[in-house]
Formats: sequence, structure tokens, C-alpha cells
Amino acid sequence: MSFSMNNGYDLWLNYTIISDEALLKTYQNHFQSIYLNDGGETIEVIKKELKMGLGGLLDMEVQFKPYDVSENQLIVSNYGNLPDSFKNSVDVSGITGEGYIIKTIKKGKQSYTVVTATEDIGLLYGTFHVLRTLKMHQSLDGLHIEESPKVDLRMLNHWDNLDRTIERGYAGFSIWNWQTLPDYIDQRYIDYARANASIGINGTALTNVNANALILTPQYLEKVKALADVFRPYGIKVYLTARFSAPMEIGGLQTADPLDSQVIQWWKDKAAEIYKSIPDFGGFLVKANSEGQPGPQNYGRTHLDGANLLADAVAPFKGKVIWRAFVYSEHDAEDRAKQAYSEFVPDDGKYHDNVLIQVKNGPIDFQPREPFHPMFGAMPNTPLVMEFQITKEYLGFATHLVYLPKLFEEVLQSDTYQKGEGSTVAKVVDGSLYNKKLTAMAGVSNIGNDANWTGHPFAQADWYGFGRLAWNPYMDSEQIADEWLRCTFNNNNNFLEPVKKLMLESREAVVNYMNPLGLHHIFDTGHHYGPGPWVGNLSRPEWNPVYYHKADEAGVGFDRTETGSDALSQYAPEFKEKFGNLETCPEEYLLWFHHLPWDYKLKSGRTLWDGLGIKYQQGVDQVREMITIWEDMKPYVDEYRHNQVSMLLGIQLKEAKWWRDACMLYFQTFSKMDFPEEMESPEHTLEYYKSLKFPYAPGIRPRWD
Ligand code: BDP
Repeated sequence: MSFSMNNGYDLWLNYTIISDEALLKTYQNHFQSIYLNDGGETIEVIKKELKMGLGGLLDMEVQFKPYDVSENQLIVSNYGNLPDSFKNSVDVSGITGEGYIIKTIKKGKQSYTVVTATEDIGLLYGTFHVLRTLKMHQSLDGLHIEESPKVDLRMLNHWDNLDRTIERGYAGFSIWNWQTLPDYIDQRYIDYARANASIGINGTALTNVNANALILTPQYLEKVKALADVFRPYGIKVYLTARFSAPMEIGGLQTADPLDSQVIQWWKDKAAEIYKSIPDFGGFLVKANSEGQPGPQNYGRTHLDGANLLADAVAPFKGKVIWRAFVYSEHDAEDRAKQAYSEFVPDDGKYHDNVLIQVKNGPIDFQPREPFHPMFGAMPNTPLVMEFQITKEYLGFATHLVYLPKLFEEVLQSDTYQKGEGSTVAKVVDGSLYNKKLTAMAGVSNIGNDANWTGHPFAQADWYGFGRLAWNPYMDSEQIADEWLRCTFNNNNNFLEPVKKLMLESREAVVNYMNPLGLHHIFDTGHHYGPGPWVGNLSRPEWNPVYYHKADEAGVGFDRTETGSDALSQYAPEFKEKFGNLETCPEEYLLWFHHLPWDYKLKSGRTLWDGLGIKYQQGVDQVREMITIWEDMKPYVDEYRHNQVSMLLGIQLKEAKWWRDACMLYFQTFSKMDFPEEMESPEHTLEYYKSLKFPYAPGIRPRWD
């Protein structure tokens, strides 16, 4: 077998010819020609995609023809334009505007693969589904698929700055070239839109949540409009981050007080100005009064005042305001895990209809493992946006192979017990638990201008998987891995089975070698690259890892039960009971909720200290196993990508050992116990690990400029 070089640019949309000859013939026979109804720009992009997709996959001249009774056809048509004879065979009453139906319909000797929808965007999504079916070598016989997204807004959040650096970005610089926009339309913008549409993403916030007000000036809005025009045919709306102090910084006002009449008018005018050139502008994403960002509290007002102010400005244009709940204050000595809940829950139901509150998946900050954020079980009357982080700020940057859909799935399947057992986070996010009208999921993008977009070839799976889960939060992460591998690499079972295993186990591996048994936020500060459990000298307590692990001679862990911060009381009684009780608290969350002595007995009968060392070692061993699996995959993967992943796994192993050694040596200064015999000896001294400095680690920018 020979492979050409594949630098990964095509993502999961690589349309090279189907290698199985028999299958190729069958597919070619199914699609002797194509009927595509006429229409606007979305129909035009469908046409292009079919030409490229079928042309490449089936090595054929793609023919668009009228409906033809003498040929097997692919029919891609709006329900309204479907040839009458097909209309009776499909029922579109059960799909939404973005939904689609794919059905095989036999007529006489011919077989038609019919893709239909009520709106053109549904046809585009259906077209991508058909192309995926081919890429996955699945049969086209007897298809009857009905799909509608379960979540309304499926968004990427780019933390991209106007100078093209990306906060927490590890895959190069921002793909938005503000310098050459609006005149130069980089092919990347189009390919970005294609990739997102292929997984159902329909919104993108272009700019960093640590916002720069300049993006709201005419000079930049013209550039934003150019991007919005590119994305529109692909069903993607543009959102911008709004800096709360913008009325002062670019509007010349003396205040940004949300109740000031001039401020209110300024935002109204700004919204009207934006909608004039971008009529389908999605709205504003706002980080306020968090980590130094300005906000309504600077004027003695509340998040509610701020969110409703902006909501009223965009409401006449059907815009949305997505207000982030990632807040914690230097003036609040309360457990950081509790602060967002305390600020937002009392105002449940008071936000205007077009406000959504965006909540990170866990109460601290995108850690390798966190319990779900208690707000998901506490705001029945407010649309809550799930915010996942696709970029791996706390999971090894773009260097470690960690398959995130496994983490996302764990969060979505968690039980809030809000309406009794089975009240999963997924049901809160898709609105089904409380019949919410507006639903959303956001992922902090891992995209940059690296050749393969995401740095690590496997980080593409996190983007892909985020999109699939935003479409359907009940999807199984294994199925997503299967789809992604087939579309991105190949359909060979000798490859798929081991690599799927590798991906699925990779999440637990990173938890084990970084933050086992419920430890969290023990990263070196600022850049978050590598371990820093010893850091304790930063001005704000909750910036310090020592705040989170609370190790002392008596033990380790954050007591969040009634004897400690009582953060558990923000969860439903069933949850509180289960996680508060040492008998029933899952060991993965032990040190998140409890401070325990070093000789505390784990379920295995071993001490907590031994258990910690064993987990750290297990993490390292899991990476070794990942390496072994990957080395065996050489025959099935092009040399370029195989080598890339091999080298990255080598770094991952080095860093996994670094984590194990640095953390265990540090904790040993309190436990004063020997390492368990299962654990390999550290390679260096604690002093050595403490001495490591990384002033140029990627992803940081001068904070809060
Ligand atoms: C933290 C990041 C910081 C972000 C912040 C946020 O370290 O760069 O600005 O989250 O989400 O995790 O606002």
C-alpha cells in the first residue's frame, strides 16, 4: 500500500477516491446523475461540495440533470421542489428548519437517494451526511434517516486577538487576517465554513472574550461583514465579543453604567449600525467583571443589568446576548467554585428572553476532570449555554493526544437530579428538562493557522466531536471516534479498533498523570504548562495551586462538604448526599470534595498516598501503551501523519513522567511516606522541577491589557 503525503489540511473532508473497487462501482451506480433544485447561495455551495465530494470520492464527472426516470439519481431538493412522485414518500412534519431526511426510494427499476429539507441549510447538512456515508463505506440501500439538531445555537468561540495571537491557542496564529480583510478572502475562511457546516456548527464568535473594543469600530466592522458574507451560505452566523467599557473607549462617553441613558442609547445605535451591514448578526458574547474585565459591577450594578442592557439593544434585530458566568472576585473570600452560582442563580427568570447565560462545564476552569457546574441544576427559567474548551489549556496543549469528546460526554451524561434521577446535563442543555425555547452549546476553538488547523492531528477530532455533540448531546463518544477516524484516516478494522481504544482511554490517562483522584488546578501558573503544585505566592489566593489541593501534613484535598466550603449544597440533595459521603463518593472526585489524611484507606485497601502514586504511574503506563498501539499502525497511516503523532506521543510520555515525578515529590514533603513500590523512581529532584521556567510558553498574552 502506498500513501501520499497528507498534511491534514482537508480534515475529515478529504475526498480521495474510495479504495474498495467493488464499493466504488456500487456507489457510482447509485449516483448516475444528480438532481439539485435551483436556489440561492446555499444551493450553490451544495453544488460545489457535491462536485468536489462525489467527483473525488467516486472519481466521476458529476452531472447535474433534471429528474430522470431512466437513471439512479441522487435527488437533493427542498421539499417544496421535490418531484411530486416523491413528495408522498417523505414526511417533513417531524424535522426542524435545519433538519433533513435522507431516504432511498425505489421507482420501477431505478433507485433514488433523496435528500430533502424544508430549508436550504437542511439540504446542505443532508449533503454532508451523504458524503460522510460514502467516506464511511456505508450502504446506500434502504436508507431512512431523519435528523434535526437538538440544540439551537452550536457555536465556536475564538479567543483570537486583533494582533492574531490567540489566548490559549496552540495551533499557530489566528486564521482571521484583519490586515488584509475585507478585500482578501483567504481560502481558509471558506474551508473553515465548510468544515463547520459539515458538523452542524452554526455560529462563531470571532474575538477573544477578553475583548478589545476596536472590533466594534467601523474600520473592523467592515472586515467582520466580509467574514459574515463568506459564512452566510454555510448557515453560520457571526457573533462578536463586546467589551463592556466600549461606550467610553470608542464612544467618548464618561461612563459605561448600564442604567445611564446615554450608554443605553450608545449600545442601541451600535447594534443598529452592525445590523445595517450584517442583517443576520448573531449577537454579543460578553465576559464582564471577571479577571479584570470591565462590567456593570464597576458601577454598582449587576450582571442582570448588564445583560439586559445589551439584550434590549439587539432585540429589535432578533440578536442574542450570551453572558458568561465565568466570574470570581478578588474581593470574595468564598470558595471560587461557589461564586458564579451565588451571583447568577438568584436572578433566574429575570433575564430578558434573548439572553443566554454561558456556563463552563465545571465550577472551576476546564480541568481534566471536574464535576458538572452546579448552575446546570439550578436555573430552570434561564437558557444555559454549555461552554466546553476544545483547546487544551489544561490538558497538555496541542502536544498531548487526549480525545475530548469522552470528557464532554461524561459531563453531558452527569445527573443533576434537578427533577429526580435522570435529569442529565444533556437534558438541561437541549432544553428538554424544562421546555426551554432557546438552547446553545459553545466550544472554545482549538483552531489556528497551522497547516492542519489544530496542531496535533488528533486534535481535529475534538473540533469534530464538539460539533457532533452540539448537534446531538446524546451521541456516544465511541461512535464519534469511529466516524472521525473513518473520514480522516481509513476504514480498515485493523486500524480502527486499536486506535479507537487509544482515543477512548486517552482522557483517563491525562487525568491519571496530571490530576488523579479529584486533584485540580495544580498547573504552573500563567501559562498552565506543566505541574506547579508548589506555587503559593500569587497575590490572589485562588490563583495559587496550593489553594486547590490544600496539602498539609494532615492530608490533601479541598473540603467542600458542610465542614468546609459547603459547595456541595449548591447541588441537588441526591448529589450532595452521594458525593458528600465518603462511602459513596466516586473516587475520581475524592479530593475535589474532601480533605483526607494521607493514610486514608481507598476501596482497594491501599492508602490514599499509595493510591495517588499508583494513579500517576498508571497515567504514564497508559501513554506507553498508546505509543505501542500507534507504532503498530504504521502500515495503515501515511508516513507524514504517522511520524507527527509518534513524535508528539514521545513528548507526551516525557511530560507525563514530569507530572508524576514533580507532583509526587512535592506531595511527599507533606506525606513523608515512601513512594508505592508500583511507582518508578523520579528522574530528577523536586528542586529541579521547581526551577523550570517557561516564559515563552504558548497561548498567553499580557493579561488584561
Ligand atoms: C481561563 C483562562 C483565561 C481565560 C478565562 C476565561 O486561563 O485565559 O480568559 O479562562 O474563560 O481559564 O475567561
